[in-house]
Amino acid sequence: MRFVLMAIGLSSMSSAFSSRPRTPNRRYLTVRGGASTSPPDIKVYYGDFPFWRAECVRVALHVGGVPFEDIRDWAEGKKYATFGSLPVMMVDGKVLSQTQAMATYVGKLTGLYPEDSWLAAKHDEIINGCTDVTNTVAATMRIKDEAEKIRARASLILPDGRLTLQLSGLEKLIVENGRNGVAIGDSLTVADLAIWRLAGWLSDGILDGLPRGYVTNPENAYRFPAIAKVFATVDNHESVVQWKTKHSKFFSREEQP
Ligand SMILES: N[C@@H](CCC(=O)N[C@@H](CS)C(=O)NCC(=O)O)C(=O)O
Repeated sequence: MRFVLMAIGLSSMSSAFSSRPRTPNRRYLTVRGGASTSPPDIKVYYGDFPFWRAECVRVALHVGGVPFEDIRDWAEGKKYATFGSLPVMMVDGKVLSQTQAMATYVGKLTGLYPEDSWLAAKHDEIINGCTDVTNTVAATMRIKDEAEKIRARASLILPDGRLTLQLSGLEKLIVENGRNGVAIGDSLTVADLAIWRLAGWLSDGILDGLPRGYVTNPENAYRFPAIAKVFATVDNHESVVQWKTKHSKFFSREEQP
């Protein structure tokens, strides 16, 4: 639960936007197989904070215009948590858990997912890379001594540190597979939304020991310019700006870089 409380990411408001998502697929997948022209009944369960795991699912549904119930009640969600962790979603009364499975599902539902099989695999690779980064940072949250925690994080961001290695993996995937400021292909996918919130969490200055603007500032010494570009693309996307306005208590801080 401590990790959950610390997982709150903050990001800012900005306006103009460059690339639009592809048209959402209006033939919705049903939980019994086949397709339907009406969207399934969707509930997303998580806490009341914009950590990337739930936020990429929520924002994908928002951007794709798929209605859903946004249930920000941790205890309620836990009742349905197949593996004991959140987020989970309910689709026509059936539970789906695991961030990557949910990201892929909502991506297909909204059209924010690559049609090409290779790029689809690369998309999923990014989601799982975000999980690796999360696990690395989460391990430092268990360190009780504050000075030791900061030392541990300082070592993670050294040129040969574990966080540097994992973020360089995300950077490489974006460089190899994305164009026009998105991570995969040339239009917005759920992977961009995941990177946006992961980057915001790492860069907002709320994690002691990680510098403000750590991965969102393309000019600083850490240099993750492709991640920073994806962050900017999503942060300026008109539907995302609308989402941030609706949830301004999380997105009102002065933004990095
Ligand atoms: N493998 C899961 C991990 C989810 C996870 O670790 N969620 C955290 C919150 S971000 C959690 O529920 N932590 C508390 C717990 O496991 O009891 C996924 O990919 O969704």
